[in-house]
Amino acid sequence: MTNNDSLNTNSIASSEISFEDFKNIVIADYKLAYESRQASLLGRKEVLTGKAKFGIFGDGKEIPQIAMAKAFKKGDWRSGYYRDQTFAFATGMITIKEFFAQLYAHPSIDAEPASGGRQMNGHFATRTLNEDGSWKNLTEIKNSSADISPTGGQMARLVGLAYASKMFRENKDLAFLNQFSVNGNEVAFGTIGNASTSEGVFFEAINAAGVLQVPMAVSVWDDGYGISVPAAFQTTKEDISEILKGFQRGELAGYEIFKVKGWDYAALCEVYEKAIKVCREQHVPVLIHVTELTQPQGHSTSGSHERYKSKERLEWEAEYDCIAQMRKWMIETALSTEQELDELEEIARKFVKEAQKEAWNDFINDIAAEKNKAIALLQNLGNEVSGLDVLINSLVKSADAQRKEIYSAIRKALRMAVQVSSPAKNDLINWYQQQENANHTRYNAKLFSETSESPLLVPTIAAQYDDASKMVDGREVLNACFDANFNRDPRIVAFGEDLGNIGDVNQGFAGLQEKYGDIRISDTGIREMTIAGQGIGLAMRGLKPIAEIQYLDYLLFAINILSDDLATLAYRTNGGQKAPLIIRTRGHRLEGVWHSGSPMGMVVNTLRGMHVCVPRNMTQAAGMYNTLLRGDEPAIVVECLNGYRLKEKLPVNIGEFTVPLGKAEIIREGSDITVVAYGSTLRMVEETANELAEYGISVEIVDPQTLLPFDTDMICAKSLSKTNKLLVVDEDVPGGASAFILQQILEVQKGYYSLDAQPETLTAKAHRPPYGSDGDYFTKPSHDDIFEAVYKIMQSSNPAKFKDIYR
Ligand SMILES: Cc1ncc(C[n+]2csc(CCOP(=O)(O)OP(=O)(O)O)c2C)c(N)n1
Ligand SMILES: [Mg+2]
Repeated sequence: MTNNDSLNTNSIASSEISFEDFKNIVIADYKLAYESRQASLLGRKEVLTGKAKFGIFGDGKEIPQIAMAKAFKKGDWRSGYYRDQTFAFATGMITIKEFFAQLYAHPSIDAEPASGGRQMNGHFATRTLNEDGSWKNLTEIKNSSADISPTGGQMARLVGLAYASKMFRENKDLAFLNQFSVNGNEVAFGTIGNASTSEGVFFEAINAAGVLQVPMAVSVWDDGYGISVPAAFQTTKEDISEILKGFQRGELAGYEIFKVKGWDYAALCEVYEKAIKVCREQHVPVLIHVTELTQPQGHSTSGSHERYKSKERLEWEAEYDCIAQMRKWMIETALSTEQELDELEEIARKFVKEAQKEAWNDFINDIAAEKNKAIALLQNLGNEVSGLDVLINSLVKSADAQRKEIYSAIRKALRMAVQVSSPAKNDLINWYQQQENANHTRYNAKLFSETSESPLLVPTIAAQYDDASKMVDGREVLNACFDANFNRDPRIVAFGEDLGNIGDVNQGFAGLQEKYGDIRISDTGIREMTIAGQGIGLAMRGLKPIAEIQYLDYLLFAINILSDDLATLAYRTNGGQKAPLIIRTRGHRLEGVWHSGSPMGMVVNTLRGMHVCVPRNMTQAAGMYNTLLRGDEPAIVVECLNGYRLKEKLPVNIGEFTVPLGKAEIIREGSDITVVAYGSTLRMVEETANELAEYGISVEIVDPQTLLPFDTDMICAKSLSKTNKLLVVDEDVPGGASAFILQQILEVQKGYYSLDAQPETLTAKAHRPPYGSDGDYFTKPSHDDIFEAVYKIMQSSNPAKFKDIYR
């Protein structure tokens, strides 16, 4: 049997249970720990014999995880890392069979629910969504947010998962969200390796949760190493709880900090019970430093720890192996006997072996049907193509062939048959093309969650104006938009540096904290990674956060979290989880090296899996927020930093009109040349087009409005078919986002076919913009630059008419 029920651990509320019950719980815990160890040992063998590619296991960390699982309740959350298999088994988050299915990369959600074969083993996740993308009742589930491999990266999201409990407890208007929380009683459990506490994001998260006072329980699994590098090179005083002592609460709010030996089962159970009680009931963050852990098989299947651990250390590790210590303790305290445990271990070994075999057979049988079909089709073709038999035989002989071998053989056969035309060949091609869909679903689908709530499906509603519509500052347009949305949907929250009290540095949120309360609209510390993580965690728990990064240039401080965690979430869980977080920021053009950058190439390259909105003014921005806030996918909106004080007409349906994503707009019609630009540069391009008209050049201007998705109706290519000339203008570095735009227009939209002059880009310089008006002029595309760039393209096609300006 490999279902979850056989694995779960029970809590020991020692005063309420008999000795017999207590004994049975301890024995069951030991059995589970032992099974987990067997899974690690067998898992490593599976890699070393070539059945799996890579393995990383939780051996040496079993006992504290069993103790932690006892304190973990339905509705709680985990944000952890790759060592947590025993915890995952003990909470029923994964079965041992599923653990092996992940090791083999079985691309099936049924076989491997954490990621459908996408993530390396030890990367845990429970499914928070039903198949149709709707939320499950998360209060009935022991939840794990989806792991990522970058060490420490789980800490940012952990802050948000814990912060959600605070929101649910303090904001009574959220009571209707009873599938997400019961009065904010949920604890967010974090786990992290000792060495990974050296990461900046760890310290940022610890401080943030201390400030916020949220129910976050961080366990540090301390085995004294990070791969080969010992604690002396990782941590001041080699002791994370020692150096975090200043966070201990006293008269002032802070943390409860615990330190406990990782091989001491009884002490661990006691510490976890105590720590989690404080955390859950009082919403006080806790840190549990679990020391003296071991790593019996070394870090991963990629190396051997004998290379860097001393003989003495290895001997100590053998003796203080947490399972060995628990066994010893059980015998010494007469909870069990050698014989009883020997028998139990034998049963556990068989159970794990059985689960592994089942997982492998399921994995390989799924492929076998495809392999057999492929062989049959290839054999039909074999008569017509000489030399195919060698290819076929090698596939036949490959007992454990995976898809790469099968499809590579087919593609090679089709190359060899390039001169043949026959029904057998057609059959092979048809079947291969059919399989491409299935393989796309297996390996490439779900970059977005693609539910019925996708922002791409939000109906388009035009902005409306009446005679009374006023011209207001751009910031007031946004302010009215946020006001309307906060009024409409209590799930919406916003936070960031200076966003609460003063309503952000450009006053888009002015007055709204007073109106909606400081639990919904709040200031944060200066901590971009955990601002992003705060948003991710809230969004995973059913809220609709807008997390503000004060300036686009400071997005670099959050880009790791957004790229590794938020942008990959739907993909890495194969549609199992979603986090509809909106990142709000502003940039492109202001002053100086760090307030006028426009690193949009970085954004489009690192944030695939998010929608990237680049509104040209605040009305378009408001329409995009209206769309995104009605959708359920993550996005970033980059407002134009120099547009808050420009006058715009306030739509009467400010909270209702929507700007569709991926829909480019022609903002000026023309016939000679197409200029594609976005954000702040558009205004300059428009002005320049007026001057160009005086020279007889008719410019068509296209605003893609969103870079991801990019112009899904191919407006750019259609424009090119009219003008046959293309200039892309932006303020990123050369080859930044403008290269992406060119690739989209020339390759995806096949705009290449319409061109009769070389396509050009006009961008900022390769360095960052210097301070001052002259710095801006000589760095960013200016009115003059735009004029000359357009003129030059026109000149190349008609030099007689367009004389050289500089001659
Ligand atoms: C950001 C990042 N840097 C480096 C790595 C490579 N790496 C993977 S695990 C690891 C050591 C982690 O040690 P520790 O946090 O103590 O966890 P342990 O494996 O010892 O349980 C390193 C350096 C990574 N995955 N992510
Ligand atoms: Mg370690």
